[in-house]
Parts: sequence; structure tokens; C-alpha cells
Amino acid sequence: MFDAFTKVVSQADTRGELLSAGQIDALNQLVAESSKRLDAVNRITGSASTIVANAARSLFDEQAQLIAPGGNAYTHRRMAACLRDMEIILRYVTYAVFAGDASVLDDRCLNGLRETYLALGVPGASVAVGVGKMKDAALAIVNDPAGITPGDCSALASEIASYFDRAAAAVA
Ligand code: PEB
Repeated sequence: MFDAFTKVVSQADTRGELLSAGQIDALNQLVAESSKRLDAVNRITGSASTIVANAARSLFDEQAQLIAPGGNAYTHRRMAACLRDMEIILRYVTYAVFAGDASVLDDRCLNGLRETYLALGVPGASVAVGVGKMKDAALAIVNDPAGITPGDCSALASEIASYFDRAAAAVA
């Protein structure tokens, strides 16, 4: 598991090189803008259960076959597993945002998830739709101008979006 710093160190070490000025500048920028990152993580984390519940509700509205008899989220046990899975994925996305690196998401959550879903008969494409809904909700919360110092969060927002996209692509 890497963060934005250890990733750069590891890559430099592999080549046996000192850190480049460009790498140091990039990390300096990351530190300078770190309040935005922490605010974003804080906001997503604080609304996690709402994000999950609304995304699931909307997914089941659109794909009612999932909760009909025979559907993969039919019975409370499967519904609970589904909500739990969405929460796990959201949790790992928040870790990736915090670390500024996708490796924690890749290694501890997404690696082998597609195969697990195939084996269980869980429709990965539906999970991907649910993840997309969590992405929209999370970005709306991150970009909400209310009660926060205004600033340009577009780069951070697209980084956050990329982690959700990565999770969706891993199971679709
Ligand atoms: C991944 N999900 C399920 C299982 C595992 C995961 C390992 C099997 C064991 C269990 O049931 O607990 N676990 C999960 C995860 C990590 C992990 C992401 C990462 C670290 O450790 N069903 C639907 C929806 C979707 C869904 C489309 C969006 O119809 C999910 C939610 N996952 C779902 C369901 C099950 C499951 C298990 C319904 C139960 C399947 C079954 O037992 O038949």
C-alpha cells in the first residue's frame, strides 16, 4: 500500500535515483492543497451511510429485478450483503482520496472482486451502476459551496471521480 509520497519514493528507489525537482514540486503542491483533500474525505466520510442508502435505493428503483424473488439482492441477507459491499467500496475510496493514491483501493478491495462476484452470481454491472451513483452523490457533497472556504477543487474532484471509476471498471 502506497500513498502519494511512498509511491514516488518507491519508484525513485527502483531506478536508484534521487527525487526529481518535478516530483518534489508535485508533492509540495499536494501538501499546500491538503486542506481540500481532508475536507473532502471528512465530508464523504460524514455522509457515508446516506450516500450508500440513497445509491442503493436508486439502483433498486432502476433495476427492480435485483430485489424481486430470484434477484441477487432478494432476501434480507443478500440486501444486507449488498449494502455492506457498497459501504466497503466507498470506505476504500475514501482511503485512496486520503492517501492520494489508488493502491490501497486496488490491493485491498478491488483485487479479485470481479472473480468473487462471478463465483457468487452477483451482477458486477449492477454493482458498477451503484458505484456510479455513489460517485455522483459524493462529488455533489464535496463540491457543495455551503459552509466551507471557497476554492478551486476541480483537480481534486476529478481525482476522486477517478477512484470511483476505477472501482466501477473493476467489477463491470
Ligand atoms: C465482496 N461480497 C459478497 C461476498 C464477498 C463480497 C466476499 C461473499 C461473502 C458474503 O456474503 O459476505 N467483501 C466484499 C468486498 C470486500 C469484501 C467488496 C472488499 C474488501 O471483503 N447484490 C446485488 C447488488 C450488489 C450485491 C447488485 C450493489 O444484487 C452484492 C450490491 N455481495 C452482494 C450480495 C452478496 C454479496 C457477497 C447480494 C451475497 C451473495 C450470496 O450470498 O448469494
